[in-house]
Amino acid sequence: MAGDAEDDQTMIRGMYGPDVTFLGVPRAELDALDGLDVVFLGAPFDSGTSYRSGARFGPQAIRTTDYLPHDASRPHLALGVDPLAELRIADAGDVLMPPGETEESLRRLEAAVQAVASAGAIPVILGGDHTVTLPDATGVARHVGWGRVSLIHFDAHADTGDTQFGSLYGHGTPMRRLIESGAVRGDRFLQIGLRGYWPEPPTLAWMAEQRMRSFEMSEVVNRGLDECLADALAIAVDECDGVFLSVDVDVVDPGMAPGTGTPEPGGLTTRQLLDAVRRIAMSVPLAGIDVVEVSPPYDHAEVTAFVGNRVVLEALSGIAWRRRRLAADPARPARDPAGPLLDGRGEPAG
Ligand SMILES: [Mn+2]
Repeated sequence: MAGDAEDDQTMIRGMYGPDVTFLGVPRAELDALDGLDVVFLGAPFDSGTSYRSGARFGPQAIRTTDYLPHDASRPHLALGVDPLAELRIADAGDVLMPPGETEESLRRLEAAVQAVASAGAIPVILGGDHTVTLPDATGVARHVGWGRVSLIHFDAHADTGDTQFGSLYGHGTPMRRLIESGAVRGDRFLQIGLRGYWPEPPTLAWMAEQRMRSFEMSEVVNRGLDECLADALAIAVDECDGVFLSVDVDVVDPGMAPGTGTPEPGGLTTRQLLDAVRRIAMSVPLAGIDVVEVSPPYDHAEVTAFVGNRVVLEALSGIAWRRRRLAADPARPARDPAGPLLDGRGEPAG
């Protein structure tokens, strides 16, 4: 393919096809993003995987996996908002990330994310393996402020390796690169759902030196996810101007999310993850989001692709709800999700 016209191209509508947008939202071009609240970018990259590949097919699976029409409308029952209609949302397609060309791929993605953030929109990046969080959070920090973005990271793995098979770039190292560069402060790095048999003690010691806050599953089980999240949310907004949310679908137990590259048994339930993502989006100013490690070739009955799609919708619904609450317009109240769904039957009949 050397010498093809696409050598100079950095965006492509569907790198592995089909040419679709997230649930039918309008198409956007990177050089015309004015007025948008949220912009999707696909990151069809899995050259950073250490075990099973296939996450390059994640973006299209997350965009398309739903049983409802792709009509750019999703009224959220609990929150009473329709994020795809209330927010100005568009999909800019995939960043062209050639397999094997890791550094060039990451450079292109970072530039695209920065373009979205600089236009005033929240970038929502659909991965791709977790390598992409390095350019994703870096691109956001270049706009929001270096060291002024905190990172809430759902994952079975810490992804803080020094190198991966001798390489600086891979899905096991992005969080270390972000802290080393200063794009994200180590003491504003919140990790939730860690478990299993990696990393080894020297890497844990490095993480402790950076003053990262990592919630292993045993702490999550012992104290409860809600309490751990409360700790994380308090840290996330301290001396930071925005929060980047990175969701590795392998944080969910592989029984509920089998389609991923490095499954680790014993994770969160899908219900826990969706509730947590919703709460985060309702509570703090999100400056960027990525959903990574959905690997359709290892999926069964689209279970994992559905999880990825719903993580995105919960985040966007929480953002729309938070904007309603801050606007405080009596005509468009922010619904209390803990209350009864329907009017008139809230109290037991006397
Ligand atoms: Mn990860």
